This record gives sequence, C-alpha cells and structure tokens, in this order.
Amino acid sequence: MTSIHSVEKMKKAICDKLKLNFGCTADEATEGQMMRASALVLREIMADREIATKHETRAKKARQVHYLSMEFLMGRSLKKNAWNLGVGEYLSKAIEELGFHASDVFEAEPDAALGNGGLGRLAACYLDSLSTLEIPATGYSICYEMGIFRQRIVDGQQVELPDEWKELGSAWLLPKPQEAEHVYFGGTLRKFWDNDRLHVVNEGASEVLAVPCDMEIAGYDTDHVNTLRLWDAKSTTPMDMSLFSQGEYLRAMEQHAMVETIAKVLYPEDNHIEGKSLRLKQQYFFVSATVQSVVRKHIETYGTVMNFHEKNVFQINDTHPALVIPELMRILMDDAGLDWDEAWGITRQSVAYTNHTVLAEALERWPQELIETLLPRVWEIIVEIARRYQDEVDAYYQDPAKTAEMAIVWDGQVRMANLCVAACRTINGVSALHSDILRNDLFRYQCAMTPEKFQNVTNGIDHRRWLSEINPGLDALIVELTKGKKYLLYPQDLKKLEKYADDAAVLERLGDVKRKNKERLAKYVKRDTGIVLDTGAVFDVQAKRLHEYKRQLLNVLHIISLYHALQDDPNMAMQPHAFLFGAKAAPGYAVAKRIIRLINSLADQVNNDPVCRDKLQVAFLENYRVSMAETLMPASEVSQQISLAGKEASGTGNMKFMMNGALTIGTLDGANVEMHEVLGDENMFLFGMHADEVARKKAEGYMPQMVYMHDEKLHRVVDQLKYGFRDGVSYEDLAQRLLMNDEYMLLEDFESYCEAEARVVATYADAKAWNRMSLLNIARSGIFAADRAVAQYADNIWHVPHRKLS
Ligand code: 26Q
Repeated sequence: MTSIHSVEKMKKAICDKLKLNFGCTADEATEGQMMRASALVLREIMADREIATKHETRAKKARQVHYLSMEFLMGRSLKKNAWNLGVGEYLSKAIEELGFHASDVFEAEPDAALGNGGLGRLAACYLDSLSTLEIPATGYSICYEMGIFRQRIVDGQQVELPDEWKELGSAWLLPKPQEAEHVYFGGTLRKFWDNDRLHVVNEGASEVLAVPCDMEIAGYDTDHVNTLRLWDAKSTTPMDMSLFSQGEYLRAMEQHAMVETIAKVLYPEDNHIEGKSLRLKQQYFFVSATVQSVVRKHIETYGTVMNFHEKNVFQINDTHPALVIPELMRILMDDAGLDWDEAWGITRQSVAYTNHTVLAEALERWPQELIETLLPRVWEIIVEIARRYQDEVDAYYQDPAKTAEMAIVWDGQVRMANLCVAACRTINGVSALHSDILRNDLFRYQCAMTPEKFQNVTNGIDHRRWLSEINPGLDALIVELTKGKKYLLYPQDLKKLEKYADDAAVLERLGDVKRKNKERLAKYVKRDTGIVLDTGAVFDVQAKRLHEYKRQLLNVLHIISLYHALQDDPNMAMQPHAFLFGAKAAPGYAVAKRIIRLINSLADQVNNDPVCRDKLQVAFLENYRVSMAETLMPASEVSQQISLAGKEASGTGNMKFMMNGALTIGTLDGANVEMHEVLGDENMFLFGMHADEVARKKAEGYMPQMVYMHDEKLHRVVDQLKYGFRDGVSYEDLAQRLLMNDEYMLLEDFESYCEAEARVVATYADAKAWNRMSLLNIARSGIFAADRAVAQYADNIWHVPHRKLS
C-alpha cells in the first residue's frame, strides 16, 4: 500500500494517479484533474480499510445498521476525507508544491447535492458519526444523475438549472455491477399451492437493473470505513429487437429510456408531497434493491433468515423508504418461504422510523390505484397489514372515528406514516418539542396503545466538518484554550471555554476570528453578487429552504420597517446592519418564488437608496448549498430561526450557526427549545408565541386584519408590499395573503420580533458583551454534535455497541 504520510509521498502518489488516469504530469493537469487524482489517492487508503471493516463485521457477526434515505446531501469530500484520514496538511502542501492553490483544487470539486435540505444533510452528518463511532453501517439511496437544481437569480427571480455533478463528482464512486439486483414493476400475480405452501409469481412485470455505486465513508481517528451505497437504474435490455426489426426504431428504445429516468433527478420538493408515479418508482426501486442485497448477504453469512432481525436493523429517514416494510415481508414470504406470522415477527423488529415533519401537506399518502398497478404484490401485503392493524385498533378503542384516523389504507389512499407507526419497532421525533407533538397530537391514539415505541432523538451535526474543518481560526483558538484536540471526539469538552467568558483578551481574539471570517465572506459575496458588504455591519443571516412556515417574509417585514424608520429620519443613528438570505424554493411553489423576488426587489431598493448608506444592506446569495454554508456559517453573527412555533421539527442550521458563535434570534420551536435550555434567556433572543399559544389562538379564531389595523408600523409595512419598490413590481398578492389568511401568523408575531431585533442591535453595541455571549454559545453547543445523536440511536433504538468517546 502506498504511504501518503509525508508531503513527498503525497506528491508522488498524486503524480502517479495523474499519469495513470489522465496521461499527464502535474504541470499539464487541470484543477479538476488534480482534484480527481487526489481523490483516487485517498480512495486507495479507504478501500483497504473498507474491506477490512467488512471482514471484521462478518467475523464478529455484528448487528448492522442500514440507513435508508431518499437523500444524502454530502457536499464536497476531498478536504473532509483528507482531514478525517489525518493527511489534510500533507495533501494541501503537496498540491501547493505541485504548483496549484490548494483551495482552488478543493473548490473544483462539485457538491454532491443529492438532497433538498435538512433531512438530507442530517443523513450525511450521521454517516460521518457512524464511521467515527465504529458502528457497522451502510447508507442507501439513489445515484441521481442530477441533484438539487442550481439556482440562478435573473431579474430578481429564481431560475432553475440542471445540476450535472457526476462528471467530476464521480471521483468518489465505485460502480459494482457484479452486485446488481433486479427490481420489478407492474405485471400480474399468479398463485398456486405446492408442498403445502402458497407460491406467488409475478408475470409480465418490467424489469429494472439496480447497479450499486459505492462511496467510502471514513471516520475521524479510526480505521473504520463504512459505505454509502447509491443505486443506479439500468435497463436490462439495450433495446427491443423485435420492434427494431420492424423498423420501429424510436419505440425500440423507449423502454430503455423510461427505465433510466428512475435515477435521473432528485425531486426538488421539501416538506411538500408531489404524488407523482416516478417518485413512487424511485422509492420502491432503491428500497427493493436494498432489501434484496441485505437479505442476500445475510443468507450468505448465516444460511437462514430466521435470525435476520438480530443481525440487521433498517432506519428509515422519514416515510420515503417505508416500502421497506412490505418489501421485506414479500421477500421473507415469497422468496424465503416463511408464513405471515414468522415474516411479520422479523419485519416489525427490523425497521425503525424517524419522523421529520408534522406539516399535513408533507405527510406522504399514495393513491391506492398507483400502488396497486405499479406494485401488485406489495399492495396485497399492505392491505393485509392494514386489515390486521385495523382489527387491533377496533379491539382496543371500539371507536370508528379513531379507526378511521389511524387507518393505513383509507379513502383510496395509503398513508405511509400510519404504516410506519403500525409496523416499526420505534418511532422517533427529532427534537424534544417535536417528539412531544408526535406523542400528544399527530400520533396520540397510536401512542396510547404502544407508548414504549415512541422516542426522541434530538438532531445533531457533524461538528468536525461544521466547526473544525470550515472555521480553522476558531478551531485553533479552541485547541489552544482547551489544551488539545479532545473536543473533536468529545464535543462536550467545548464547555472548558466557559472559564474564559470574562477574559477580555480571549473575547477580543474571538472577535478577531469572526472579523476575518466576515472579510472572507464579503469577498465571496462581492464575487457572487457584486454587492460590497460593510464588514463593520452586523451580519444577520437567514439561510434555509424557502418555505412560508420558516417565515422569511417576517424577516422582510422587519427590514422594511427599518427602511421606513430611515426614510423618516435620514440622520437616525443606527448600527450598520447587513441582512443576508440564502434559499431555494421548490420550482412549483409559486408563493415561495414570489418571496424570493420580493427579497431581491427590497435588496435593490435598500442597496441603492442613499438614506441606507453605511446603515442598511440586503443581499440574496444565489444557489445556497452545502459548500456556501461552509463559508457563511463561520462569518455569521445573527442566526434567524424564526419559524412559527410547532412547525419546524428540529432545524439543524440553527446548530451550525450556534457552533460558529452566531447568536440566535428565534422562536421556541424545534431544537431552539433545547438551545434555550442550555443558554437561558440571557444568551439568545427569543420572541413570539409558544406552540401552545399558537394552537389556542388558532382555535379562538385568529384575525390578522385586526393586528394590521391596530399596529401603525405594521400597517405601513404591509402597505409597502402593495406599492412595491423602485423596480415597480407590486407584491399585493403577498399582502393579501397576510391579511386574509396569514396561516403562519406573521402579523401576530411581528411586534415581538421587532423588539427582539432591537435587543440584538442594542447588545451588539457592546462588543465585549456580545463576544461573551458568542463564546458561551460555542461552549454549550457540544450537545448538538451528531456523535451524541448517533450514540443515542445506537443505544436506544438499534441496540448496537459503539466506540465510547470520552
Ligand atoms: C416526499 C414525497 C415526494 C416529494 C418530496 C418529498 C419530500 C422530500 C424532502 C418530503 C420532505 C422532504 C424533506 C424534509 C426535511 O428536510 N425536513 C427537515 O428535516 C430536518 C432534519 O430532521 C429537520 O431539522 C427540519 O426541521 C425538517 O424540516
């Protein structure tokens, strides 16, 4: 094995790869080729370790975790892998000595953007912890040819462009055609009895080949390497020769092309369901391939399926992979010959479900006919699960209303969340508040029947990526103050920072780190938008998917009110304030797209009006993505987490900002509640209604027009939406939406939000007090590390051993 543990050895290894793969020397190579060659060097190390890890798992007969998710928002891997393997310095220096800027080579790598937002990024963070905690685990998803669209802003409006990431991004993928599986759609069932057993065969189904493309996942400070297995869809026939021979050339190719659309593109909806048949095909495709491959390997090792649940557990990331339940049943019965009770006993102990949303429009439901025609055998099994469950519910409650609410199949629809709750060993929410809402509201009747199944695991983030890797200045300060790198494996060590809370010199250095990061971001923004940010301004950031419940519009309303104040008194003294936004809208979500346009209209107004000079700036950063977040988080000072209480399951951006020393302005929603528990009122800026007040107000009959009539400032702001700004675009539609319905109660929380923003600005005036709060935020962010969350899954849900970090 090549050693790469010196700059010289690293240079040689890279040059060897350049020669072998691209037939060039370092002098002739492009940045992209350097990136790919470096990736190959690291992969050689990881591949050996991956094989060793697999052998060890097999030898130990250890239980394995299979993490199923429609999304893994991995971002870039080169720097991260080098860092985890402990060769980051050698790699950077080697690249530089070969005549490149290391940062340019790292930036040549496209983001692997196989996800929409929080749910996908969570899966990516958990992969890092699973390897670091030395848990035998595999992630499974689809090898989308195109990830989340690239966003352009043209005339203030979002335009979507395809994300063709694989050209360079495939540097990390290893196709394994020898491990391909066959997946079947459609067809008709034929049943017969033989040997006292019912046999089911599906005839005339169309066949799709699922080819695994594996990505190695190295952990930090360990030789343990797990795998992310991404399934690619291939046709089993290049074309239909019988049609071809009749001269029907186009139709001869059709089947081929149809099949390969399965892995073409990630659906860009987040927290909203599009009931499209292609989406269902995607789900079944990757679930079926996964279950087949897991069962096959299990039988190879153990020779039986009877102990399957002792050796395997599937974690499903929301309901999107819920078909794992009927599919495992199908394989255990139809292929392995088990009867219903045996198969059910194994299945229900093998699957665990994480819920990520309580929004009604995001709860997955599929039309019965779609499942029936596309997956006839799976449909039969779902019906039987539903029937038996309904009997249980009837016996327990004897209440038709509850039977209807908890039903799996009802009104021509299959309700995936109810299927998961009925079948899974555990159901967990992703923050304390969210898990309470699951127990007391969304699944209250199910919870009364089986309370022991309901758990909470508050989300966490990969603190090695989201702090150490992306914020080297802060990392260096932490290493110095906590006397070592212990925090990398033991994030609670960050607590040691607390003793410097009143150390003026330390606080100043913390301020310096932030200032440098702000300057770096300002350069990026200038390149990106042409806007020259005032680095003396407070950097106030809202970066997340655009959704009405997240209330970007509330942020806008407040900025307009500041603008009005400046117009009324151009000489008003004001702390310079820069509001930054990053957000993609689902392409079909018209209101979200209008809000993006509004932010851009407002930015155009504010940035060009002399009264705002040196006081107020607004910037919309185009194409928010993992790699942009990596520049944005370290430079942020204010973190906007302002969803309507009860709507945001957890949030994970909130944790990234906190860890990088930004102060949060937020509602008591999702994991903000737990942030507040560790920080207290004095170290964050809370505002707005609590979840129970929201419910009460809604029940009483909330009247946004009354709020509008009684608040002069708000009145003027809403009216401004109607007039619009200097670009002449009216936002009357958005104003009407607020006045007529205001589903997310922006108007109700407006006053309280403005007061909280005023507190932010007043606090910022005292740099020392601000830096003190910032330090305490960093010091107390350790509980939001993904290592903690994954250890909880391992202990309480999967019951698998893991490396103890302390
Ligand atoms: C489903 C069917 C058809 C098309 C699209 C979808 C779909 C896709 C993505 C539905 C939902 C999503 C994504 C949801 C999501 O990201 N939820 C977020 O999960 C985070 C991790 O737990 C939480 O922190 C956030 O609060 C939650 O919004």
